Amino acid sequence: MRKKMTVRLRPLAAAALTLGAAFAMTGLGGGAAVAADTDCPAQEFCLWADPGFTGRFAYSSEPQANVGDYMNDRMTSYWNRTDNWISLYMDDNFEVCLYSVAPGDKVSDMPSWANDATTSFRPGRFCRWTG
Ligand SMILES: [Ca+2]
Repeated sequence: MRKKMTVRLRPLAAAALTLGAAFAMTGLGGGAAVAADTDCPAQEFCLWADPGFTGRFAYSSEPQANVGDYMNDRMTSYWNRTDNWISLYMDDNFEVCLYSVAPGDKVSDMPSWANDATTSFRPGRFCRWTG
């Protein structure tokens, strides 16, 4: 397999944090970067906690049954750099579809009804919100 460890986390500079939320540095990376769309590697689905591709950042092209406490219910912007649709789900283990993101789709501010709601995602499997 190309990747086993699928969600990579990047610590953020203190200046990038909002609301003064306490945040434990993970020890990965240099800790000085402020997340931006330029951080999104080719062939990955990238997610950010804040609008405009800022804030907490993670990416993966593999199924994520739970994005973890770091990103859970925080996703506000994303960029799908994979060649696949990516389906977003409100609950873990791909339960309760929000919607599917087309290949190449880049959204800086998710619609309010889907904002801060993503808990799991996976490639393909086109789905849509059914309320
Ligand atoms: Ca958010």
